[in-house]
Amino acid sequence: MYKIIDFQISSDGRGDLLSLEQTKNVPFEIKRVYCLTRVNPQFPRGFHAHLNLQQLIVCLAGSCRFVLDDGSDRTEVWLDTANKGLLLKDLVWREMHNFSDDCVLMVLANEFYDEADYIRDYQSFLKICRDQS
Ligand code: T46
Repeated sequence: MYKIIDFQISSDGRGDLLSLEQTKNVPFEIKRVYCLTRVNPQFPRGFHAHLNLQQLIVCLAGSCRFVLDDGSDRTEVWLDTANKGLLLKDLVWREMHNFSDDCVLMVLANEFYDEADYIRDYQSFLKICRDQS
């Protein structure tokens, strides 16, 4: 349903440096980068799946909780460090909850933004899962 990728961070007295390179520690070609900043902890986000998209999600600051659902099982993953990336590449319903005030998420994607790739209705998502199995 998901994979966690560990990143090597270069740390010294000046701080931390995270380097992401396509097809190396990012397992796809990067077409898009977007960030979630100034998130409102009162409002969860996501509540959709993607038909055909790979994304690597890195929590650069703060923390949040992902709820992931493949149509059969539901699990949760906390992101609270920049040295791990959450890789989502299959048909997975995702929700983001419990944002800390300072949460910053950076997302790398292998496709440009396309609203037609989104499944935003949970019952439709379940039907597509059933049809694919
Ligand atoms: C995902 C989770 C983790 C764009 O114009 N370009 C973009 O690249 C994206 C991602 C969004 N938008 C627009 C579409 C909406 O009008 O930004 C607005 C907010 O998007 P959305 O409500 O889909 O945001 P989230 O935080 O619920 O979901 C996002 C991504 O959309 C989604 O692919 O997996 O983050």
